[in-house]
Amino acid sequence: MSLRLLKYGFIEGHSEEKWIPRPTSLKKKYDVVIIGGGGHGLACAYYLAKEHNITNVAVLEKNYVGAGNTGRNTTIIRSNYLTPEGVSFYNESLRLFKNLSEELETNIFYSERGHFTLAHSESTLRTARWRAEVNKHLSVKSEVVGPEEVKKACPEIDLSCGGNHAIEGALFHAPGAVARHDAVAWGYAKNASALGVEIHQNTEALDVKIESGEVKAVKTSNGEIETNVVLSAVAGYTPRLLNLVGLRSPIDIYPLQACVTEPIKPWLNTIIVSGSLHLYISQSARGELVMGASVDPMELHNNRSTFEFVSDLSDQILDLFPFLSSLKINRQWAGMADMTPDFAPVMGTTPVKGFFLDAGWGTWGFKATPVSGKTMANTIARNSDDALIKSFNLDRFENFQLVGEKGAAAVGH
Ligand code: FAD
Ligand code: PYC
Repeated sequence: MSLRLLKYGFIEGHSEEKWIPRPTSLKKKYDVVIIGGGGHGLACAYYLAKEHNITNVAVLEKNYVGAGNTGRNTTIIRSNYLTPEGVSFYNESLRLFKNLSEELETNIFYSERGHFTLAHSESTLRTARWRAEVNKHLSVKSEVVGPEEVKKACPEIDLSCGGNHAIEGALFHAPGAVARHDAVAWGYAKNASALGVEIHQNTEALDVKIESGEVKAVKTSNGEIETNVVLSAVAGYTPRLLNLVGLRSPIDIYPLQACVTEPIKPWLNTIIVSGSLHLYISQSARGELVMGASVDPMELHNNRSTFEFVSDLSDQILDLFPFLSSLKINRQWAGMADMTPDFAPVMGTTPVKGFFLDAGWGTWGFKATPVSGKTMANTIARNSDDALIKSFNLDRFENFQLVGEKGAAAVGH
């Protein structure tokens, strides 16, 4: 290393900007403790500080910011859901996403691509028409298009799908987009910190103390803290957190896997999803193909990734794009998806006073990061569910008022 370069290592005036300042120790007491330093927990911390002036907040992250599903997802953002509750909720998220780079002064590389959900049968086309009608009714741009429109947007596609399941049409959603996932988490973390929120990485919440049905304290790996308000935003770890406070939910954990190929010249300018083939594909700004499938068939609390996944996925991808046959897969990984039976999230107040829940994000929660942060902050500040999330409350499972989002959650399940 040259001496000239080394010099900068010792000059304090040139020290690297710390995006996320590291607080030295936990305080005795916080107004709000957020468990989980993924996009959702950090976004909630930011909106609590910015919009409600609640800044005595600690975010506890057992690992590092974005280590969970936030840093593992394939970044698809869309609002072409099936239920009116879902469409309104995710559409508000898209609205917030569009201005997020400016708001957080962080380039999140938001890139609108258009999103095709392929239909290989008449029954899939029927669901596509249904979704398009619900979307249009709520002013969300979605339409059913024929195979020729798919070919026009993506000339490389084999419409006959290797002679196996010919493409009969698609649901086209022009606002479908991608963005850089870690930048979203870092942007929220940086701005929440600047407003006074403390982000404690490498700090695990081990227990939540409840007395007479009310939150009193959180025991952490770095000591105990007093608080009367806790938000659990831990995605794949939700069943463990709920156990601590004596609550139950129908959330089960399934691995969701994804992979990227080596970078190649830009050719895919849109997002292609096929529920029937259990696959989706987009091309990143770096030229990698970002690809994934449905959740694994068995419950598992583990982030392991498998050979079966890449092998089955490649099989299906090559039916659509045979010219990719010699492309190398560079990386594969998995995240633990917190799946609900109705493919909608679980958000808001709970029967434990002061304990709030942001969970059930399964395979679909990255796109909800801004809206979940904002509505959970409103809910905590007012101790009452925000209007946009009322139908997502945990009590829907006791009242048999499920949301029914399965047809639009992501790839087929
Ligand atoms: P996370 O980012 O998982 O954050 C939770 C955090 O809590 C973790 O960092 C964890 O370390 C921490 N934690 C857990 N327990 C404790 C504890 N006791 N104490 C302290 N910290 C704790 N969604 C989309 O919308 N579009 C997509 O294209 C998409 N693709 C996906 C692809 C894959 C492979 C995966 C796995 C998911 C995908 N998703 C997608 C879903 C999306 O990633 C998640 O729903 C979303 O990131 C959830 O964010 P979160 O902040 O709630 O959770
Ligand atoms: O929610 O659109 C989505 C999605 C695609 C892949 C995983 N989730």
